Amino acid sequence: ARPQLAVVGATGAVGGVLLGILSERADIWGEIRLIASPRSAGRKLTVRGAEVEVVALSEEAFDGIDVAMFDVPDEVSARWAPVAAAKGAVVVDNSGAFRMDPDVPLVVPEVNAHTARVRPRGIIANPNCTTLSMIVALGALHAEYGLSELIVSSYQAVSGAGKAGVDTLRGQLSAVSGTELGTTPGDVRRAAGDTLGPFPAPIALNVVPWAGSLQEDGWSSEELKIRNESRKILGLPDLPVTATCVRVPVITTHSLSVHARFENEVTVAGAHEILAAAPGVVLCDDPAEDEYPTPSDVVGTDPTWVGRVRRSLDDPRALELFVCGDNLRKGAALNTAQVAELVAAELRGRESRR
Ligand code: 2RA
Repeated sequence: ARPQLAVVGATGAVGGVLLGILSERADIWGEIRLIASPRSAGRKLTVRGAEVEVVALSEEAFDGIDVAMFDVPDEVSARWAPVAAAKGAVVVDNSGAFRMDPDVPLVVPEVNAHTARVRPRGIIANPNCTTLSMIVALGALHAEYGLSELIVSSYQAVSGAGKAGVDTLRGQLSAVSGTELGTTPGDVRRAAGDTLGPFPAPIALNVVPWAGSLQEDGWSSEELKIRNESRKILGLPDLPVTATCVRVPVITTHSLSVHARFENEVTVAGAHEILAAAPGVVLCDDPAEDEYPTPSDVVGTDPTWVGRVRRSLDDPRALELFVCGDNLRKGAALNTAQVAELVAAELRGRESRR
């Protein structure tokens, strides 16, 4: 029998992208049950060309479900993912609730698919969108050269902060458009007034060196997630990682400037060859022809795009790269779908051996 799938958080921003992705990819699922908060129950959404009525989150909603994808806030996942798992579903969770739990694998199929099979809690975690936007390219380089240090700066799109982030940027852009703002200190901030939304400073005509919440010693939660998650996915628990996270006025697609140091000497030609051959990566690197990835060209696509590949001038073991990835697709919904497909293949394999 085909595995039964539940999508929890179907009415959210990532949920919407997920339903689109499920409609595009090979149809391996039996029923696809859409689950959301009681407030959204009864709504009808389209998946695989058919209208499906959303049901309210409850224990019974997981009856007969084999795989449950969760795209809900941390506290909702923390409460309900174990409920779904106890009812026999394998949970693929896109929240931050379980990512660093040693009994929960953190899976990116192109990098560490094998870890998905060992899941003592019945839960598999999906990484944060910023980590996911770079890790497929870095995993490919690591497999060949052996990563020894990572220093990254992010240029994060506002949709990473949800629908409120997108609405805030669009609103501020219309307030500043056609004006002379952006020429004297504080003029944009005054125009933005009390419309900062989820950001600590204006995001139109600006960049904001902050994403997430304040942690010890001035680090942001987002910076620590990049460090902890990269280490776990790559299986390098002591990898030195430094991240600075910056929000930019882009709707969707996170970019990262990466300094990656390796155990062995690197060449640009070698890195090009690895990246061009890596599944899920597109090499776009010809500055003489103005070819490098930019978020507005990458948005809506599945792969991780890499350009500006250079060998560090002062270190023959280090590469500089610029990477772009759609934070709602590979950064969230697509990776969740890929992990769910891995689990489905495993369940089918088990069934056929019975
Ligand atoms: C952000 N990475 O971009 C976060 C969302 N998970 O804000």
